[in-house]
Amino acid sequence: MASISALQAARSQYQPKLPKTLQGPVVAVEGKATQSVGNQAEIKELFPNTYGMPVITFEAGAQPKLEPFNVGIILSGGQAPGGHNVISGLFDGVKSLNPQNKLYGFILGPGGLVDHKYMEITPELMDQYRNTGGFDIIGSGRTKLEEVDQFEKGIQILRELGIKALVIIGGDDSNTNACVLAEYYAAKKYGVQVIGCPKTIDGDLKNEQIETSFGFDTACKTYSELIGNIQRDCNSARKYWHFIKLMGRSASHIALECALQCQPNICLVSEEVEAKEMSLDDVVTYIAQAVANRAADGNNFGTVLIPEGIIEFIPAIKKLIAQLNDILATPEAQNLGRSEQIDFVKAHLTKDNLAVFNSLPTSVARQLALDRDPHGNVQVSLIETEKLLSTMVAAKLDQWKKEGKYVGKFGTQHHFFGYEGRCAAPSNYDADYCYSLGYNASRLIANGKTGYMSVIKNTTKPAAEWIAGGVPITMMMNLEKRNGKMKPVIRKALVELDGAPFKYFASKRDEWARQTAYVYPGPIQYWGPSEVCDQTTKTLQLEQA
Ligand code: FBP
Repeated sequence: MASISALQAARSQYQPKLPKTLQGPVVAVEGKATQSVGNQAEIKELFPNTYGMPVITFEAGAQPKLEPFNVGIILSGGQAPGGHNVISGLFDGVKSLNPQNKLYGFILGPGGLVDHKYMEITPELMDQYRNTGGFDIIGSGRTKLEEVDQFEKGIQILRELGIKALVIIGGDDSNTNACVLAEYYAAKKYGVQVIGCPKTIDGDLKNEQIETSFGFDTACKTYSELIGNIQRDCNSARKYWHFIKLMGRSASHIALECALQCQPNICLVSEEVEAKEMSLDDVVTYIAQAVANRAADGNNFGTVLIPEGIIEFIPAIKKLIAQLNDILATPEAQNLGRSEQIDFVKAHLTKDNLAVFNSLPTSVARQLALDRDPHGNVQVSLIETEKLLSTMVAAKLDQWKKEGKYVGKFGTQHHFFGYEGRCAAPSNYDADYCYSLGYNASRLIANGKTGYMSVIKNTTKPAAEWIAGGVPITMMMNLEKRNGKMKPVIRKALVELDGAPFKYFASKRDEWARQTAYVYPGPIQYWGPSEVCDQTTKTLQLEQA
């Protein structure tokens, strides 16, 4: 075994908690038939074999004896704390049904299934990764599973390994893939079940059935520790404004949760920027005004939290991105080299969009025009919004200084927190939640389910009271434009402006902007009083209150 830290050694002994129902044999209780959240007729037509299935809740019951079977697992998309615990929960769940059952991991994401790269997860291997962060046990990747050829290559290896069910751990895009694969294998009667697990630090895979995606809890606590440390430094030296960009792709859940934990001077919320139709200049003016107000009190320091996706929510830029996506999806654009593509898109943009494009700094414009992930998303983590905004705020303050409207100093520091939190050792919440999700997936498999996502609910209560079950993935789907075409996708959950977390933040932010009301959350604790170790995110507490 590779050398490990004392903390990891002690942590490996932690036995994650399971809901009481999953501690013994279960029976699946079916609710009513379901519908997709949008475009019902189209989704039904696209998923005739997996549409309309009922929500499932597990209750104590008798487990029928099953023949030995094997299971495959895939980690898909961005890393999130707790992935190894989903695997250990699944491993223990599958072995508890029959010790001869085997678990195979596909290497480096969905691509491993297509390319037949896999490894058996043995008990010895599993024990090295219990309660650890990261996805390194088998690695992750972003290959999009959407072609029949990929599904057929997949079934070859699944058959070769005697795999009865495949579990895909992923976010909205990866679970969309899971659903498409489940439907294909069901239509072909291949006898392989596909189950999804809700992962992503972004927190945007949630709805009435899914309380939170795993990893959000640990990632936000990790970023909040760092933001708290910066705020202490900031309040000690009193000479810098810290511009802190936070991961989260489109949604602002991470920035909002960190604001609730740390009480910074400013936190931008992309969804509000869009709803209020704010321009880039409006956003800059809002920050500059808060800087000027604090300067008037003699406080030339502060913290600004910026969700990484904000640029996409400024209405004029959103319109520009939508047109860029359409242009880039055309066969002519796809056959061009990168520098030719820029000229091509510029030649095809409308006058208004071209004006917005030309008004952006060249590096930002290039990133908007070129960088897309395999699912067609703009790679917002590559855009240095924190620098863009601080530079524009500095220019505005200079102008106000000349006009005699501002007297102060504006020194800046920049940070981007994303990768720092995605592989952190899971909090107790994520360790328990993920283990339960994985264990629960084994029960969905044992009950013959396919096209379902593993769900654990009631998670603000003690783990024994958590409710385990499954939700049909088609229930969360609607049609959206991706890479220029309408596609079935799981609807992303953005921050709701009439939801409790945002409303609480909005009721406090003016006070936090003017005063120095910082909270310093400190590091995640694994042992100690429950109010220190087992708290869920503020977002979940407010939502479930
Ligand atoms: P998932 O949606 O796959 O969970 O990934 C989330 C995320 O961490 C985003 O917050 C971020 O924008 C993106 O991944 C970064 O992607 P990459 O790891 O490919 O740089």
